[in-house]
Amino acid sequence: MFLLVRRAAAVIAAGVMVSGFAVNGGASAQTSAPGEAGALQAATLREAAEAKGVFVGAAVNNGRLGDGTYSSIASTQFSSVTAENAMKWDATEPSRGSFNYSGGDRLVEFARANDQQVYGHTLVWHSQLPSWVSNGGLSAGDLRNAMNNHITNLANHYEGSVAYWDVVNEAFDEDGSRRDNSVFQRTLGDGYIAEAFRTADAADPNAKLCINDYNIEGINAKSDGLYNLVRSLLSQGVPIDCVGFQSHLILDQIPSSFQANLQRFADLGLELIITELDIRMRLPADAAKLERQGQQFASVTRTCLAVSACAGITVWGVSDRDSWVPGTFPGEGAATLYDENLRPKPAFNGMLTALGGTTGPGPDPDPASCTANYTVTDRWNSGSVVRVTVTTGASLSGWTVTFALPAGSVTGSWNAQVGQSGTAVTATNASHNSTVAVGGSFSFGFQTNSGATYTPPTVSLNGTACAPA
Ligand code: 9MR
Repeated sequence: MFLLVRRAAAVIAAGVMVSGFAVNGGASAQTSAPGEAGALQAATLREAAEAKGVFVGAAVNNGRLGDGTYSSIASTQFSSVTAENAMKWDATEPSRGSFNYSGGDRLVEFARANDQQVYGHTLVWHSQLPSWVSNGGLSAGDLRNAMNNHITNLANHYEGSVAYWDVVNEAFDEDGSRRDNSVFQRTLGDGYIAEAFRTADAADPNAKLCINDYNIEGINAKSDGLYNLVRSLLSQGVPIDCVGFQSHLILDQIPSSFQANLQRFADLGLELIITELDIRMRLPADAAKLERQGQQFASVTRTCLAVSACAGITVWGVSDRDSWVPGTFPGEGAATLYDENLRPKPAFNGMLTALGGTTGPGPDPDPASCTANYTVTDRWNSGSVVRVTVTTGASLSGWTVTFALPAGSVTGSWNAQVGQSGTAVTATNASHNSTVAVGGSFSFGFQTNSGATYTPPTVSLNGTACAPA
């Protein structure tokens, strides 16, 4: 594959366009008859992906590998792992010339033990830099040396362990121009990108070398800027093999030109990877939103499968508990395949079935990890009393229950701390009822200043919609 890619670059350098080479089986693999490889009965994402000739990965947080459920999902469901943070510059070269590979090595060991590919992330990025690089104090010559030295050390250290590298990450602004808040762009100018790829190629000629970015999934000014850069790099013979489409997407806003955009990059002879997929929504999640999210994970998966040069999809975080989204976008989340209790969501099922897998033994894709009873126990002209009882399918140490209150405001509560923002109500456990065993229940109550009648709202436990009890 590697040789093919490099050859494609050479052909383009000679001014001849080539069409995308086959990485996955392309659209035909989706229509294979029962009994053919593409129709394999697979119960895990990685089995199903393998049958389609693609990889399926997760961003892994080393700090969570001690959790048995987390590490078992990470190892059994995924054929590729990306270090969510452990291979970034601030972690690997916190002070100049002294390298720390402990986090990345731990993940490489995990991957080796579980027969997984490692996707390297990331060598040159304006963010998560130690201050000796980011403070702008280095001269151009010095920064160039530092950049090349960093790339050479990491690519040498992980040679043979890492299949892909995000060599340059997030080099563009939204308007398609080069990112001007990057210390590399500001200090070194446009040429730093070609130089980074050449340095990485010299250090590890076998790793596939990618440029990775976000908001480039559809055809837009930013993806146009990247497309033009990649074409120009290829025409100069720069060793670039792949483009990473991060794909931090928003529910109901999947770009309609996603496939056409992937295809135009594929037509340059490059491999494509969906590198950081998540689909975020406004919280609380409810059954309808989770169902649509499942369909949209399936649609993104089918988009990759439809473009033969799309080599794989990595999901950014194993579960909603691990996801970066709530910390960055307050009020949004539930963006991954597994809920806060590490139970598979409709998103898991959507991705699995889009990959041609079927649910069998293995995780139960039933999204309902809880049931909830919401009862107005008393009502008068200008007030009501509500009791909420939740039964959980997972053990809890602390809980958050959310729902939209259809009428009035909360004026008092018991057995929970209850807060309200607009119609969104959030109840968190009291100290005496934080721990709940599998199959156990808890109740809390509150009073409102409205006597209006209404249909009980959907109640969510830790971000997962509960079935009505
Ligand atoms: O998920 C990562 C989070 O834990 C870090 O705090 C954050 C720091 O910027 O980076 C997150 O991962 C980012 C990835 O490295 C590059 N693309 C965007 C991702 C989400 O911010």
